[in-house]
Amino acid sequence: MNPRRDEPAPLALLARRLRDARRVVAITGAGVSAESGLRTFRGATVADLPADMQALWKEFDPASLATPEAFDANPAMVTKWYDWRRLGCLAAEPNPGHAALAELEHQLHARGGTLTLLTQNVDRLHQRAGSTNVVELHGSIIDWRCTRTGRRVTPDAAPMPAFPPPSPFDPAGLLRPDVVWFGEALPEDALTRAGEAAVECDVFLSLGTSAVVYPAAAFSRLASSHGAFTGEINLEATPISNSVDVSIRARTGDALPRVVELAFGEG
Ligand code: BJW
Repeated sequence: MNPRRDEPAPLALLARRLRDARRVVAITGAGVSAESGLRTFRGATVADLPADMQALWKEFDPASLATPEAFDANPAMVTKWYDWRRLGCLAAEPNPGHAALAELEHQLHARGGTLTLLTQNVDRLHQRAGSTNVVELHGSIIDWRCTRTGRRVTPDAAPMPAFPPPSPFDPAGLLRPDVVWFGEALPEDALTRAGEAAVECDVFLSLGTSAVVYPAAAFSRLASSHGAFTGEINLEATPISNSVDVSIRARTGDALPRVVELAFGEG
């Protein structure tokens, strides 16, 4: 498809780079799921929360609950908060941004290329949209694990029966979400795959992430230092906006379908 006369040049530039690329890596953050109704971590408001969660959001910011220390201090409160979020993720639907990334993977694959999708999101919406090559950097809220044995379980789509939930695997254990909290190591396999993909790619995209949480925030510069063309789509400027080759201020649910259409659409 030819760019429209009024097509913003950065979108057309990004589309051209994607069309010419063989290996593409995208890293996604909470902004990509915002259009599915899931709140982001930074800059969130409390207006539409259920009454029993209002106090939690007023008293704590999400990042301060995402720590082992918070869980140790008050496992009932932290697991209740995570269970509420788990049910929200299960009820949410993938949006056009998720769908465009699944389509991008399909188009690249059909041409002998690859898309490696590094996600900081724990909601599994990429997989539900059809993406198959997804690296979960911060784990998943859909699965929970035993604090004593590490064994994983996928709880039903109903509220947990008790908070904190007892482990079904060990009478002395609790269940916690299988996510990565501040101060915890990212899964080794995910970190290795992400690093290798960033070093080897032709194009690296940062999508809907504030790019402040490490090590995830380092991959764009790593890719750039190995010769990749780098792009960003975000509603706001981020710490990497000035170092990427093209930075686009837009909703990912609007810009990604357009970029994929420009790159691979007929016409
Ligand atoms: C839209 C939009 C739309 C909205 N369209 N855009 C180096 C330097 C400094 C610090 C560190 C460092 N290395 C490590 C650290 C410490 C720490 C860290 O990074 N701290 C910084 C905050 C200062 N990192 C860690 O602790 C990590 N672990 C680690 O490094 O371990 C080392 C170790 C090794 C060996 C043994 C032990 C330890 C772990 C980080 C884990 C992060 N976990 C969380 C919670 C996950 C579980 C949960 O869901 O609750 O992950 S925190 C939270 O932030 C979550 C997110 O994945 C992550 C990133 O947030 P994200 O996705 O970018 O969202 P937001 O809300 O920040 O931004 C949304 C963006 O979207 C905004 O920019 C909007 O504008 C935009 N947007 N709508 C487009 N429609």
